Amino acid sequence: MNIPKYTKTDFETMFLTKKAKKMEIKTLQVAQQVIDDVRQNGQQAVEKYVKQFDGQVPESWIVTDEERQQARETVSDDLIQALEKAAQNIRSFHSKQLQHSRLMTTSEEVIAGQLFRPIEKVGLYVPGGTATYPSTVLMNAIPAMIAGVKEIVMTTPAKNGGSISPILCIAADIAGVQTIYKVGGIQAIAALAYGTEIITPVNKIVGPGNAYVAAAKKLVYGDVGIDMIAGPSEVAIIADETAHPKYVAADLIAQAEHDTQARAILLSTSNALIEAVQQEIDHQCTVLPRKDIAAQSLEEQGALVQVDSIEEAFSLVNQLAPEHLEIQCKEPLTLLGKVQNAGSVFLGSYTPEPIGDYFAGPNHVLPTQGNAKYSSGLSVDDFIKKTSFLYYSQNALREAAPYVDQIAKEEHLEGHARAVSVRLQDNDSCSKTS
Ligand code: HSO
Ligand code: ZN
Repeated sequence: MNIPKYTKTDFETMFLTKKAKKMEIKTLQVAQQVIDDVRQNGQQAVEKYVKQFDGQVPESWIVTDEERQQARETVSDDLIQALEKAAQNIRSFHSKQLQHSRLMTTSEEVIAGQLFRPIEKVGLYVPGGTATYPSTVLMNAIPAMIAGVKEIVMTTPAKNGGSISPILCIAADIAGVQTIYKVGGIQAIAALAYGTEIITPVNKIVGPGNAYVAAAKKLVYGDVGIDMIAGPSEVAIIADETAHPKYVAADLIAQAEHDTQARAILLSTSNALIEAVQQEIDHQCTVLPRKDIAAQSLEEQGALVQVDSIEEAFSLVNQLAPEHLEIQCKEPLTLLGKVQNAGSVFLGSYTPEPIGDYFAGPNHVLPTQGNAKYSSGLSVDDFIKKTSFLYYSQNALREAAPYVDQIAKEEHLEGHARAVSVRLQDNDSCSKTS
């Protein structure tokens, strides 16, 4: 397999020059049409598109309790246990993120603070097809549960009106999803955003999806919140001469097998390591079920970069802002401080990225395509709103008045100035205490 080798300068021009992240106009147009139709015609339109894209319409739009019960019988206890254990770790990590309403009071005369409130209703989109990941259900729904979201619903396509994947039902149960709808695609996003006779509208939509789902999320944003528009998965690995070629190769492949657009990049100070990793990749790929996908991804999107120093590797990585960053170097923990931009960091030879995908606790919904420069992975915060509050006594208002007056007049907003001065003019108001 021929994974491209880049010099620092080539890497900079190939990977670090800004490209506009455009969505295809055609995809956006299709999404807009479906959204408008669902908005106008509700469930009838949903039904039309489900027939068109997924084949038959399901007997019931909502997965029944019986179906959810039956799912338990078709999945092995070991797999259920694994998901439960993962859920425990995810819960434990995320519960430490929960913050509470707080006061920032400076005196009794001025009381200020923030009221923390969960979003009331959240909708989780789960794609059908090969990217049906129970781990993604856990990663999206558990932070919402911990935030205190009252209603978490999920929607996913059911091929030919049949049942949805049992493992998704189980993950939904473990994570606390109340209702599962059998709808996928643009119509699902539209229904979650605007509601139909069957589907109640939500305040925020989270979860991954194909280009149409991403376009639909972009178009409904503003009427509802969304988590992010995620691109293909990425990993950058910084490795020195102490790294194990076998492990580095395995991690690059793990990323590349996601899809042909996934990006796996190795930056190393050691040319010997790069050579050995290349050989290892060939070797490991021979027995990989998704070797064609991994090979295409590595050949078209992958990169092996020799750097002069670890400092140089960090400088490139911080410009790239990858979704995942692995540091497979001597004393990896001492290097953590050098990270400026990355979705999630994996330290040392025994922390492969998939431990984070499935099990450890941190979220696997992470910013891609350089978005880690300004945003973070999914967390409890994504399901919390903060409302500020304020109380002023008349005395405090009197002290603040001259300043407010100056600024209001500068802005030519006399009414603003008067809203303050009117409270300080007559003695009448002094007799009232609140
Ligand atoms: N690596 C993906 C998440 C995932 N991997 C789900 C396997 N299943 C994005 O962080
Ligand atoms: Zn993954």
